[in-house]
Amino acid sequence: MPVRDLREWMERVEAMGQLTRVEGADAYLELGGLVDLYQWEMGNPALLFDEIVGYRPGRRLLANVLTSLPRVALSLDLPVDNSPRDFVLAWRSKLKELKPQAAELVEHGPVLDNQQTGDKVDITQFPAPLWHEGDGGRYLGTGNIVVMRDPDTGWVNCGTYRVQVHDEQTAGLYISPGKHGRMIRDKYWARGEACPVAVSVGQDPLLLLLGGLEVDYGTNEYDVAGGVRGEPLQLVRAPHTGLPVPATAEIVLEGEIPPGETRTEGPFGEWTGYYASGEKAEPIIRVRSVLYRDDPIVLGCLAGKPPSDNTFSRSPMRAALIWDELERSGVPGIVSVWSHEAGGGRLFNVVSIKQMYPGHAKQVGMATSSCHAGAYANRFVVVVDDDIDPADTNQVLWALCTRTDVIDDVDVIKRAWSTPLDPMAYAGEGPRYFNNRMIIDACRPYDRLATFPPVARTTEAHATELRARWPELFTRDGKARNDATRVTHAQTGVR
Ligand SMILES: Cc1cc2nc3c(=O)[nH]c(=O)nc-3n(C[C@H](O)[C@H](O)[C@H](O)COP(=O)(O)O)c2cc1C
Ligand SMILES: [Mn+2]
Repeated sequence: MPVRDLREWMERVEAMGQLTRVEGADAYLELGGLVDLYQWEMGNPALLFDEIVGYRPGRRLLANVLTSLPRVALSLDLPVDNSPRDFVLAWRSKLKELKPQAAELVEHGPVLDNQQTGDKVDITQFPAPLWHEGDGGRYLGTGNIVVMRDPDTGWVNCGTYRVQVHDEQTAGLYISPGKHGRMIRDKYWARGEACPVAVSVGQDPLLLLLGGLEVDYGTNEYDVAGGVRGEPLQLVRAPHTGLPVPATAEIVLEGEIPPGETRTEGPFGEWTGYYASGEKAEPIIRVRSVLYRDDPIVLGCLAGKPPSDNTFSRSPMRAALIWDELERSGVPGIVSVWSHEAGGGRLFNVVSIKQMYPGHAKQVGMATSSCHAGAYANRFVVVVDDDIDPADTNQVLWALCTRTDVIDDVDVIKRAWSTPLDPMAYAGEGPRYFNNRMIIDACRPYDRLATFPPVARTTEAHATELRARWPELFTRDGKARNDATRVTHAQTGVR
């Protein structure tokens, strides 16, 4: 059964033993600091904060959400116990069959239970942490979706763009160039009109995953979410703007983005793990109406040094896109793909192949570095043989250390596609940003395959025999047990 809203997601995650409730944390640096510490390692539980200092009890905040593979799988309605490779394969098959399902507009929904309009609007009543010490303000919108309607076509877009709290009725909104929300906003402004906007700052994490993903221009993220769930989403019309918002959203802010008005926005920790783009004058939202459920929950998604909540889920999702593109380009022999979590799911991509001809590994490396899903802000592509699991850092580094000739197996590509958020990007004229990157062939040299030294390790076939004969020494997934104290088997025969 797919998850239908944030509360159901929390129940399911609690049943998996992956939810920790925290009471009494201060939204000024303490809450954000705790979330950051939990993000230092992936796989830690999600954190549900209540009794937050400075806010009314019951006004909650859920964070450290998509920092475990099982929780990302749950959110995408995939099996929760897959290995990274099986996760990527399952997501690829789901994408292949995925058909968007048009959302349903309904009359009622819990998000309409409470509303404030006009002078009563106060967005400071909802927990907005100062997440990191270097942040320029409090951010209410991090795990959010920003909903806008294209004035020409009626297309509704939902994108994840950060929302800062300026005062009771003013929020800051930062949208990078090229994002759908910015294109729509600019269309209203070109007509001299303010851009209507609705921001959900708490909703089903599936919408956060899709809001943060490059879904095609003109395609509505709600409909894609319906395709992932296998049933249409239920939406209600937000009364002030008429924009459709999830019927079970926790909190929705509605209003307009006026042309020509700005406030200082940022800095805010970014996905590369730095404050690279600094503070700037950015547009604002004049908030005219606030809708919320009883005891609403803000969904927090903290960016910062990767892997973080902002990027961890990108690793399997980007790996699936790159793998699809490599196959479509006609390159054979792709065994597995991983976009390393320390590279924010972009900077360090690894592909394992079954080498089939001289130059095959180099071809895969160049294709990975240039295909659309893999090109933006990439720094390293590493190609490994099929005995290496690309998602296992030790194995990848071992291949790099023992199969790479640092003169012959390394190529540098200059002036490639990047962003000012990349701290090692450099400005060309304009300024337009470029980066330099490296492709590393960490496969055994093709011309030495027959003579390359054999690996000093028990073979898979022998391992299978041993596990079968000594089951007391192994867990069900074949790992060494740490609780067996003495195991004896009678030997038959003499060797
Ligand atoms: C947690 C999170 C925060 C993000 N913050 C921003 C942001 O502040 N501004 C921005 O332009 N993109 C941000 N992004 C990236 C966009 O969400 C992403 O590029 C997405 O494709 C935008 O939607 P669109 O394709 O409909 O424009 C963020 C992504 C995530 C997951
Ligand atoms: Mn979009």
